[in-house]
Amino acid sequence: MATEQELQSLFNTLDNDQDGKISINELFLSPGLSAIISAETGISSPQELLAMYGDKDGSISFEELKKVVKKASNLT
Ligand SMILES: [Ca+2]
Repeated sequence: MATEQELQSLFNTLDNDQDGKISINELFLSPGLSAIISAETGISSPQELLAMYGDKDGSISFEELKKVVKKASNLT
């Protein structure tokens, strides 16, 4: 479970180049944080998360991530 604020701060930490999206490379660079994302979204692999909910360029925005976490009922 996470609050929107916690999720935002996790997102910002993962967003290395600060372009407002998390790419697959950024997920791979931080395996520990990726594991938290997996737990919060209920989706076990970053590839699957981005394939299902990411943009055409293979990255995910905060709004999209928030939706997925909400859907998994993990947003408090
Ligand atoms: Ca980024």
